[in-house]
Amino acid sequence: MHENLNIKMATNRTFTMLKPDAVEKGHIGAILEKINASGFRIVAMKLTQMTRTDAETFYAVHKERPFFGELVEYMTRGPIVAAILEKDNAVEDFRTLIGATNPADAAEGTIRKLYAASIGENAVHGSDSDENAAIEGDFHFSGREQF
Ligand code: IDP
Ligand code: MG
Repeated sequence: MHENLNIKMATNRTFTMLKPDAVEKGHIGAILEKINASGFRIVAMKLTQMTRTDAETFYAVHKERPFFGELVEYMTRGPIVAAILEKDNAVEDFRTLIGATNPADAAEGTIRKLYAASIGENAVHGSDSDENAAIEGDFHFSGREQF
């Protein structure tokens, strides 16, 4: 029973970044408060800045898109908060909490509705699958930094 519970929780993680615009505008505290209030446990967290190579690697899936250069500029221009979050159904529930990619389409009360300026500068990242959550978390944190 307890072993099963632990195995289940270990797979229910997602990865997030509070992006440079959110950090610049002083929204770290408010966004973390919302994440906590929504039942996520922080299992890793740091203030860091992505290099150009980091951003190109992290967003490699978008490298053919017209906004790729702009995205890399944006994501490298200042510090971000990177974090791994744990909760039942973490990936899906976090995507619901952050809202649509374009804040104009995001539901009332979502993080992007509250804090995002545009489809490009949209305040926060959330992994889109369990597989990507693990890849993205491991990209930013060593095993010793994941609690
Ligand atoms: P997601 O972050 O909601 O998963 P994706 O489509 O995976 O959205 O795009 C990754 C990131 O690329 C977005 O969060 C946003 O910062 C940026 N982006 C997406 N679409 C556009 C666009 O049309 N113009 C500019 N930037 C975009
Ligand atoms: Mg995405």
